[in-house]
Amino acid sequence: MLKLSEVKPTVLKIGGSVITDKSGELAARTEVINRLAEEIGKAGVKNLIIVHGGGSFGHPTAQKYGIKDGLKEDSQKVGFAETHHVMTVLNGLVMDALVWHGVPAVSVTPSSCIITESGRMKLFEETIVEMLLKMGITPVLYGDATLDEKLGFTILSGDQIVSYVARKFNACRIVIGVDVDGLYDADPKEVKNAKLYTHLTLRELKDAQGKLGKSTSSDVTGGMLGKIIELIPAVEQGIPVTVVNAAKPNHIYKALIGERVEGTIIRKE
Ligand code: IP8
Repeated sequence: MLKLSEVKPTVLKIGGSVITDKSGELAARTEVINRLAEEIGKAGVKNLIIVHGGGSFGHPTAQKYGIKDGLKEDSQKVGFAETHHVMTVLNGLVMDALVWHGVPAVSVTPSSCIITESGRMKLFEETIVEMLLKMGITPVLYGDATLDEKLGFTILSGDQIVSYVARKFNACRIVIGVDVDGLYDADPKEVKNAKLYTHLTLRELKDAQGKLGKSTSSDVTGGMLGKIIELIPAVEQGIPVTVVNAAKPNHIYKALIGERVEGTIIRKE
């Protein structure tokens, strides 16, 4: 039987706003996806789990058909299928880049191994992820349209998956790649003098929650605020979170190899 590596996993989230252009629809940033795949390959992190977001693939489709609030009428069923499908298309682009950059990465489809209840992960068939990790293969998951015991279906954010798998597999850290330099005391895209937090404790994070922006674009899972709310239980479990700007070359690479890079570090205390 394979044994879980001594090294605790690192969970990397790549935001949809980084790998897609959220002002468009189905607008992938292929050059960014390629650069990030190269950085991930170069960093060579042992025991890595990757999760990516939906950006201009998942969110506009989910919003168009009201998928997050669940099944209310038959006409939404094709929207559920379409939302899942466009996520597989984006995931395909990510997988393509990772594999061609020599990363032993395998896609794990969330809607085929996760069931939610009122939007919260209830059942996760984790054997596949566990076996991949034991073999030194990187599982890649993503925000998806999933089946829900109460709602019929819903949208599961990549951030909820990140927090769940980090706790489940006792991760040593979470690295979150977004399209700004970290967490600010106001939305840096709207407020010119927004101040970047470099370090936050759990207490400070909870106090700062009210200041973090909800996403301005069609983000059905709550933007930066939604992201942070999801991460709190992982930080509570002692897993440090680093938020860096993945749109800037080498920031993800440096964060992955543990080099200091501009961004926000969140620790329990
Ligand atoms: O971008 C949402 O994932 P997120 C995925 O991580 C869909 O919030 C399908 C909208």
